[in-house]
Amino acid sequence: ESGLLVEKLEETLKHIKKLSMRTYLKFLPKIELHAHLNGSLNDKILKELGCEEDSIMQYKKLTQSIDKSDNTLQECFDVFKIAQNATKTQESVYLATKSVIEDFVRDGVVYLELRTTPRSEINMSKEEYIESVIRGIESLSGSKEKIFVKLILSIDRRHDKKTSEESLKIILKMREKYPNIIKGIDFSGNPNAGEFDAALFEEARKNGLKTSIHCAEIQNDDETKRILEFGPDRIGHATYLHPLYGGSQENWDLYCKKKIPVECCLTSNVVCGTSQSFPEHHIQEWINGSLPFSINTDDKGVFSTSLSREYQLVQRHFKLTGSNLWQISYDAIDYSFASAKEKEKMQYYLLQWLYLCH
Ligand code: 6MZ
Repeated sequence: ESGLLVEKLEETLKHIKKLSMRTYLKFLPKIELHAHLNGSLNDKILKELGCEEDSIMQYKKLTQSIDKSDNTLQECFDVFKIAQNATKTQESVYLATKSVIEDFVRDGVVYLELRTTPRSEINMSKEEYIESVIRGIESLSGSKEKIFVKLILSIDRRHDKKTSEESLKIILKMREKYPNIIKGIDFSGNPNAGEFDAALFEEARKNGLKTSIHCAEIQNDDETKRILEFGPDRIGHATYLHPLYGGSQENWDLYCKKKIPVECCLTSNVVCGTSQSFPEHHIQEWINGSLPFSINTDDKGVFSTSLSREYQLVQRHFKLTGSNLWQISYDAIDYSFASAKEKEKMQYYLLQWLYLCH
């Protein structure tokens, strides 16, 4: 099997060597750790799921405005409803999941952690929602496919304590059934709503789930402190964590002690107006300080992006080399929620790729 892999790589790399950075980054095997299912749908699948042209335009409207700082976070969160309205049946959830995975494969992603908020609809329970996502994952992920896919289930910030506890129960039950796919739990949704409940995530952790928590997407030092004290496996965004970006020195000191990997999502932050511009993005503090981070899309459909484009943005704005970007992808394997054996397989694959590329 590895012989075949090497042959395939050799063939591809003969061509890549002569091509641009853009092509190199497209072919570079990449690791996506932060992608929300209903923010990642492309036009074609939205149409297939019955979305009208108007709604599709609405779904993508944030990237159309010239001055991104006019976008408000509330507007960003309103657009997710468009995709969620199109995924109200088990079949549509299954098709949406498949389509998103196929997009990532085409973009050179070899490992994907997809996240989504279990939702009940008239003809679908939360369990059935999760089952449908898993059916989509199982149809395309595994050793014979070009990608490994894991699932992180989200707790929405807007939900009350009782709803969140119910969701956790369901998530834990489903995890028993699909231990190789359901790997973690996330805390997401409009950062202006709700607050982090450490006890809930402590319960999740006690039961073996990995934790990835959206943190400091807006300025909220109190909550950021509680999240850092809890110590998740990874944090999402961390936009307002560094003191130069408005975070408190106390939180930054705590962060530097814990060095939790940050899932950076550049286009998302710039389009939502939480980061001023690409050159001013806080990722540079992680690059310059050799702190752990990964590059991600967040919502590639809503933000009209791809993982290779996010890699290009980082390369261009922070003057990194192709090898630097390879290293970023390689390091992300370690921050993933894959098993030790799966991590080793991916590391081997990336090393082979590098070896053949030079
Ligand atoms: C926080 C976000 C987000 O779960 O229906 N979501 N939460 N910050 C972000 N930055 C822009 N982007 C997406 O996918 C859509 C849901 O993911 C969360 C929101 O809760 C959104 O409703 P799912 O698959």
